[in-house]
Amino acid sequence: MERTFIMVKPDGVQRGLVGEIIKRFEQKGYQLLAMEMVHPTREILEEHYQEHKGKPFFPKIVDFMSSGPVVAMVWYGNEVIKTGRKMLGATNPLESAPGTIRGDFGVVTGRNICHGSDSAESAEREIKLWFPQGVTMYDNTRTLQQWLYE
Ligand code: IDP
Ligand code: MG
Repeated sequence: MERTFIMVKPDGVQRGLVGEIIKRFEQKGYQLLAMEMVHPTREILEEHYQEHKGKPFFPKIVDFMSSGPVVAMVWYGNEVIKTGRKMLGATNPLESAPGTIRGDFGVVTGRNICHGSDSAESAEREIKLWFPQGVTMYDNTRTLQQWLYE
């Protein structure tokens, strides 16, 4: 069992896809631990995308991601990091399989709707960055759990 950081980007928020994305993770059987709508600063985005510093598209993603509110979330469950990435689809929506979020709703890499952590290290780093106050692990986890896990 692990946690991942999933974010609906400004394009996903403006296009009314927040509910759709939450729905897919909920229906898969993952558990929402934290969620906040926030208009991110350039500082937090530069930190979030630190691995891309110096790349040609870096200023563009920081500009775009700071252009409006995003929905930051923490999701919990069995292999949620890897599976979350699969549910998002490939970075370029034209290469994302139909049935994935990017594959179903996007057409260009710079407007690919959502973010998902790519490893356990990134997930913990991103969760700390976006939820510095910490994330509560409620122990009244849905009783549904018994129907999802053996
Ligand atoms: P990921 O979001 O699938 O993890 P990354 O390679 O980590 O993809 O890139 C982070 C984000 O930066 C992408 O989701 C996309 O929005 C943007 N991005 C990546 N590569 C390009 C590019 O070549 N042109 C424009 N934007 C890009
Ligand atoms: Mg990435």
